Amino acid sequence: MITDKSSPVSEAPGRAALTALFRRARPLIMGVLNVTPDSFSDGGKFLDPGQALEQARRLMAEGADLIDIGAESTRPYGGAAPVPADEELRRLAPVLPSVVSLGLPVSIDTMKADVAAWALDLGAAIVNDVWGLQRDPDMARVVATGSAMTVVMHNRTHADPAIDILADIEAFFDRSLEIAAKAGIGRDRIILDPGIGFGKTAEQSIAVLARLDRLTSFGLPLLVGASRKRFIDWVSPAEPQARLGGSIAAHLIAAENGAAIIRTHDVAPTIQALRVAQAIRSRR
Ligand code: HH2
Repeated sequence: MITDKSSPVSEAPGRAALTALFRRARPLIMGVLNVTPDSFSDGGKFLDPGQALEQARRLMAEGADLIDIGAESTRPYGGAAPVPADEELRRLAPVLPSVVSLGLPVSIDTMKADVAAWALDLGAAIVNDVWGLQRDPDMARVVATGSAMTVVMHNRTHADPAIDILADIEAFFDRSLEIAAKAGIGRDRIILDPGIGFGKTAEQSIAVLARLDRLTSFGLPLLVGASRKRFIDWVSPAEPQARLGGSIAAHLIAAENGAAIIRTHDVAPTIQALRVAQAIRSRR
């Protein structure tokens, strides 16, 4: 049982258990663990394996339901150096097995099929692909092998302020779902994510959060990661570490508009905000 956080798991939790979790009243909280030197808000803080494990334990103690571990900055705002697969594996190898053994479902944030395959072998439960199975031609096949779930995130190489961003996201999801179906990945293994801040202007990220309910028509769980992102600075100037208020505001609205999973660096304050919002909503 993945709700038993005290017992280590050696393999991915069953899909049925994950699917049941997604149906809970409040969204699941996915805590972010970046084992990178250059992530936009916490680069270098958890590159050391000891500090990474300590952070994973902290995320769990604060109430995270899932841990998303990544070893390559995706830096939606440009500038991140691409990381070869062997370097990604070198960063992950001393950390991933210990994080898996904490007992929470672990998501591997990678766009590389080789890294995903390695992480799945070690017990990762979710492949979080910020290119939605559309970048690495082997990714869908790797995900199809086994029973892990996958996050299909919308992305674009460049933002275009002239496009209808929701229509673009819907078309992207349709393409990813087609790729998934061809590879034999059932819809019950897919989580959709509009990719806040990825290939979008700040205004478009805000529009997506405002109209997130439109994406519920896919009938799949929605993940939203607005944590510390630049659109917050565009509304109310602040450095990444000082964007907690904006992150919480965005995540509360995402939850209200249908998000099943919230991806955040700040687990405890996010859970508190969701609980208070839920308590108030239940008395309307
Ligand atoms: N955002 C980031 C990275 N991975 N994955 C999903 N599914 N959704 C997101 O919104 C998302 C993501 C960017 O945040 P972070 O990991 O903190 O930064 P970096 O990519 O620089 O490591």
